[in-house]
Amino acid sequence: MKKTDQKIFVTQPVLPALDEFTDLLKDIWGRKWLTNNGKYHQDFEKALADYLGVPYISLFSNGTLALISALQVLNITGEVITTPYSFVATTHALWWNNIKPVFVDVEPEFCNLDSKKIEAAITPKTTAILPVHVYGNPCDTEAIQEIADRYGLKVIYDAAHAFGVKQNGQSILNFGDLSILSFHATKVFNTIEGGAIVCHDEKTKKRIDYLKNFGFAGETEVIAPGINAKMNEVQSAFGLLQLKTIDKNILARKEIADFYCKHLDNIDGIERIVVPENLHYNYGYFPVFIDEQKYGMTRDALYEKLKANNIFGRRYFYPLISQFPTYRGLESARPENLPVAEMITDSVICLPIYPDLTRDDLKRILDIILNK
Ligand code: T4K
Repeated sequence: MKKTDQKIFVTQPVLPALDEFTDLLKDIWGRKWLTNNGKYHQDFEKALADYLGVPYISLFSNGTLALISALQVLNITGEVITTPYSFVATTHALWWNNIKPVFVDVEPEFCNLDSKKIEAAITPKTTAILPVHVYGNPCDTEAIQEIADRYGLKVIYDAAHAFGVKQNGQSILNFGDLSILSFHATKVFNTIEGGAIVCHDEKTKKRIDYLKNFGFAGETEVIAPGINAKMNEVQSAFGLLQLKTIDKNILARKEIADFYCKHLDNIDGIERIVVPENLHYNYGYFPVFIDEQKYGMTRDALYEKLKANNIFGRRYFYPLISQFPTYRGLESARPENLPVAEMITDSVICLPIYPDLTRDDLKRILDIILNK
């Protein structure tokens, strides 16, 4: 196969050492304890809380169920203010809870919910704000908390992209009332499928644990209509092993990001997000924003050209969630209400970034971007 025939995707999952995983599988086979808060589940929760620097974490079978459950944990109803610039799961979680999403525009620097525009969208039915730390860059958490406190609203962060991100040395998962994580195969840290809710106190952690296990608070006691959203032992063991290499993998991602920055920063019409100095970032995504006039090619033309050369960048996030049939009829989904998000969604393309991406791969990608 020629080098150029090899497909390069936007991401490729990191896997633990197979022999180490096999050892843990043998142990699980011996124990015959496969799910429902087994040994590996407990060990993984402890190790994760420690690694992330959070007081309480509860594992889930995926990030979407974690989000859906987080809304149940806090009894959120009515209307929730959220961003149209995210993966559909963010808004779907509201829909599954019979909550009306109210879209508010994003800001252009980090593509996160624009805190200055939140207040105007609050109504008597608003009960919470659901912002997303898009690409792992923190939202304006201080301003959001201030608004939430003033209006008596809850804040749930969709932190699906924010694994390991620290601001001034503190985990950004500790902001708001709850934060949710995704450990999907495409994420910086994966357990094949998986997710978690981070909370601040033991009482809430207990409630989360009940809700993800049908609402059971004991053998015969059901405290709420819970769901089945538990992570199993095989995935928990997989996750424990993944923690061994996460720092090395984030470093490898950083080197790729540095390569892109070095070679793309002087190209007219290609903009990127500048990672703030006070951030320990995870380099989960490398979005660039194409200015058609200056670059001389549209974002979609570049996307297609990369594809024709077996390089599969992704337009995260295009289309906006507000443009999908389920949501586009909402008043807040009107394009004139979301000018910044509309502009970003038409210019973004996420370039491949993952630890095993080689220098040759990077040169192949760069060549296509440079030689218009
Ligand atoms: N909130 C936010 C902000 C999110 O971004 C997400 C998920 C969620 C909530 C929900 O969390 P989960 O319920 O998923 O835990 C992917 C992921 O499926 C999704 O998890 C992720 N966000 C989203 C941003 O990206 P797709 O449809 O782009 O995935 P897919 O299958 O096209 O994969 C992308 C590329 O990755 C493929 O072209 C090749 C590569 N790949 C993928 C898989 C699954 C591999 O090389 N190996 C693999 O096993 O949504």
